[in-house]
Amino acid sequence: MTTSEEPIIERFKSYLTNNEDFAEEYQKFLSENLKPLKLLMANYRCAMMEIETKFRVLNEEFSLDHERSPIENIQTRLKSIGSISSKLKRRNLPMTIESLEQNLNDVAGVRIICSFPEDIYLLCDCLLRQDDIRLVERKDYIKDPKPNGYRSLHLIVEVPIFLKDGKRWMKVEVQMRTIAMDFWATLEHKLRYKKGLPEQMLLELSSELSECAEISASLDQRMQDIRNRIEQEDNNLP
Ligand code: 0O2
Repeated sequence: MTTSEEPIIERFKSYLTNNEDFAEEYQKFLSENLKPLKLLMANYRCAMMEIETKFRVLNEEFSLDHERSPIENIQTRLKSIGSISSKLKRRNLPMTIESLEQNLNDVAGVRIICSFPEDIYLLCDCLLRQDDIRLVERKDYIKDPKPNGYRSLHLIVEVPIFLKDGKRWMKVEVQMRTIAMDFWATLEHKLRYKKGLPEQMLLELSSELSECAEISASLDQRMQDIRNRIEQEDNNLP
């Protein structure tokens, strides 16, 4: 194994939590904080719905203006308390509500799937221009893909939710990618969580996947170019 291959193995191993104390600590965290945890999760769910609605509104507006919908699919997911706890544990962070809120940005997640890469940036700009959205972090893995070939635009945003006692800003992770990037990430995710694969096979499949990521990125670009040429022709029509 070359040194450049070692981090791949480490990355896969880092997803596993093998701590015998975990179950006990998790049970304690859950039983001592059940009510506030339920409330907090409800708040994250509301924030996730706010962001989803914002994208649905943008999609609707675009389809009226341009006769095409930039968004193919929207997926939302709320992390389970079990996976929140194991993430805190993996990162050696305290298993408390304060630590959860402070350290985890991806409790509420919204994934936006577009056909074309340019639509990702268009929608991202529209979202960030809204005056009730605060950008916390932006990671552009489309311009700078991860070494394994992963591509997506990641945003951590804060959005206000309005509760009976006032306004509360909640963090939501937004992942924006094309259909092709999503196809790739889903397969890579499957490989990442696959248990019991021989190391050699894992390396071979990882390397093949990273080749596929390049092919897929080039296909995305060609499809984008074709669409742009079609739209340009449409604009040139009398
Ligand atoms: P899952 O199971 O999908 O939820 P963070 O976890 O956000 O604090 P990091 O590493 O700074 O830590 O976040 P990053 O790089 O923005 O990635 C966060 C999420 O992006 C991951 O969540 C994945 O959903 C996705 N992602 C990032 N890198 C990869 C990759 O190489 N392959 C695939 N398939 N997805 C990736 P989780 O919680 O790690 O995983």
